[in-house]
Amino acid sequence: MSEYHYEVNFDGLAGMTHNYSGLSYGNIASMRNKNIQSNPKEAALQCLQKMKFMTDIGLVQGVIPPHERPYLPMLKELGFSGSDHDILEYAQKKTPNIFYACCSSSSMWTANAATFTPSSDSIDQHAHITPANLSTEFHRSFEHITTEKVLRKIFDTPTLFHCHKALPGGEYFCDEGAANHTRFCKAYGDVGVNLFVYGKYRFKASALEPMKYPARQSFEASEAIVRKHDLIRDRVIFAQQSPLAIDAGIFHNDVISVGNKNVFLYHEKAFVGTDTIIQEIDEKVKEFCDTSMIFIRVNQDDIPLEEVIQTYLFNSQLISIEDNLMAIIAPIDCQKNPRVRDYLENLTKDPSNPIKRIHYLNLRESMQNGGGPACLRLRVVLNQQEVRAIHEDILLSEKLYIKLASWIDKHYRDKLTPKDLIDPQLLIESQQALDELTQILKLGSIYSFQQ
Ligand code: SUG
Repeated sequence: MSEYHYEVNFDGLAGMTHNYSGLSYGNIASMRNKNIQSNPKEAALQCLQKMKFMTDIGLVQGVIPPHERPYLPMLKELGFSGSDHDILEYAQKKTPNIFYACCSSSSMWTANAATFTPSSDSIDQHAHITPANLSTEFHRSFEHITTEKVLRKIFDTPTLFHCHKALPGGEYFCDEGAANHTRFCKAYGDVGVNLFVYGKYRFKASALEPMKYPARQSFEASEAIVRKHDLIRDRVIFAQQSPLAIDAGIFHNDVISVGNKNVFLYHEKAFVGTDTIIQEIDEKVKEFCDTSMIFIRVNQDDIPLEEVIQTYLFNSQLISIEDNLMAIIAPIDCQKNPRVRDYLENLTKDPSNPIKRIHYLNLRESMQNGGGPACLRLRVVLNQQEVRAIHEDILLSEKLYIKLASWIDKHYRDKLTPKDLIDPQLLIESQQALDELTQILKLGSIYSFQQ
């Protein structure tokens, strides 16, 4: 019998500056909700409740701490100086775009933190992890600095885990992490076929590019990840995201398709040449994974792209709860839309697929910035030896859940508008809270103010 493998979800927690300053161009929710009031406490609690829900249904769940924001090291690097208060005030007044970018709590969406591939997929039989440089959107382009530190603390066994540095920043190797990566397999520990989805080529011009919104992932970045992770090339598929979908507001592939093991739920408009991509996945999974794919295709007539974006149907988590049983963890926005709710209910009644349960979660605070259930988690497939090797204090237990709930209650504000981000007291509160959090999670020093 093969050894047991886990799919561990590492979720991010919203930070104390969680706000709506409309930073993400091409992310409809982020643009639409610019300047509304946020509730950071509710945001963090919603993240934590989701993690608790996952452990309650029997999954292993990890917690990724928020990054320090406002991020003074970046403001200083960009030439602001003086006291912390002076820096915040001056930056907000003179360059509000830079200021707000340095305040975003976007590290909560850990599907963009990194790309992870398991040891069974690499020639060197190591698990590989590369922090995403997120270089398309300035407010996310420095997340990798803290992400790398956190990942090195969690996966601190070089004989098992290869923690890479982020790809070079700039416009050529734009990498958005696991949001554009899907792995198909029979069982988690078996060899997998890895699908990498990119928005456009950066080293050559092509007519197939979005016209309105940025294509965040470059082909060259996806290809570099495949090389660095030492993946067996025959078991890799590259697919281009449909430029029309990007221009409609589908800024990551995990907003238009989701896979788990041999099941793939996707929208017909997901890729350039969707049928060809599906055929390639089908053939490769048959050839290498000793199983057949179950494809669930959603047509434009079933659910139009506009409703895909409103409800975040494809940003659901598709999880295995028993060997042959899967569940969908969907945002409540899917339940509120009659067409999507009926679609999901019919799906669970269809005997040709293993999805038999739907759970709806309220993730309103994250959703209003364009982040659904799947955005909030980084999937990591580990064998038993690897699970034992990771930093265990970040794994959610009943005890840790209680500690985190009271930590959130103590430190987070329940109202915040972008103009409040200038408040020097918020910076002090955030630093105190994060310092306490690193003690709870026993992570040591990961923030600049702890050096
Ligand atoms: O990168 N929103 C995030 C949402 C990320 C969703 N992740 C996945 N699909 N995996 C983004 O657009 C909004 C931030 C703001 O406006 O402050 C933001 O960054």
